[in-house]
Amino acid sequence: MIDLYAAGTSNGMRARIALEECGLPYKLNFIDLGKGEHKTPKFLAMNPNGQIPVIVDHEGPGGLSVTLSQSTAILLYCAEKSGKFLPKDPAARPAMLQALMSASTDVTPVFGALTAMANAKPPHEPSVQAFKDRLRSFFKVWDEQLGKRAFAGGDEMTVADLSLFAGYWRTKGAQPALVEGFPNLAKWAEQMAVRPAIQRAVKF
Ligand SMILES: N[C@@H](CCC(=O)N[C@@H](CS)C(=O)NCC(=O)O)C(=O)O
Repeated sequence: MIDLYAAGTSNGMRARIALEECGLPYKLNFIDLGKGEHKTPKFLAMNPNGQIPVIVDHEGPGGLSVTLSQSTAILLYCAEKSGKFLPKDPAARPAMLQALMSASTDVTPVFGALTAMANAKPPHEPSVQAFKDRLRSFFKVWDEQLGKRAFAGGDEMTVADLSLFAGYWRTKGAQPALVEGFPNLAKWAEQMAVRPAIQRAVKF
């Protein structure tokens, strides 16, 4: 059994999507960021950065307990543990890795920065606009790429799709205009969104 500590942010969703899609039994421990539950001594003992998501796998490699933060590390951990969503063909791995990193380290952090600037009091409008433009430019490239291939990193569904969906879904929920006008991206997202595991994962 795995304990997941998370909230419904894109990083939190990425970890939960990983657990659901990989079919790993887990318990969700909801962390209320508004109440500062990610800054308690108990939480900081799991992740000194005081950030969700965190998993504790009580049956990790060698039967030992593993505590892991970083949503993309959790995603890869789940993929390796389950043997799913990592291409077996070495020739398919570079494109998958590039797509995974773009989804995890371009889309989500820019969405996070945009949200922080928009929620600042007062909001910092030039930064908000700059991050909106940046995020749309990433989605534009994703749209072009998904016009040429079925999935984020190639012909098969991989961890890159799971990562991208988390960032896409959060952006669509909070800033729908930023994902409008991208038909290939929208078609890919529709296919992802109907998956039962994804539907369970995004409901916090
Ligand atoms: N690189 C980390 C980022 C984690 C992160 O930024 N978590 C946010 C929520 S999405 C958080 O806990 N924010 C609260 C804080 O930083 O105090 C990951 O991918 O998990």
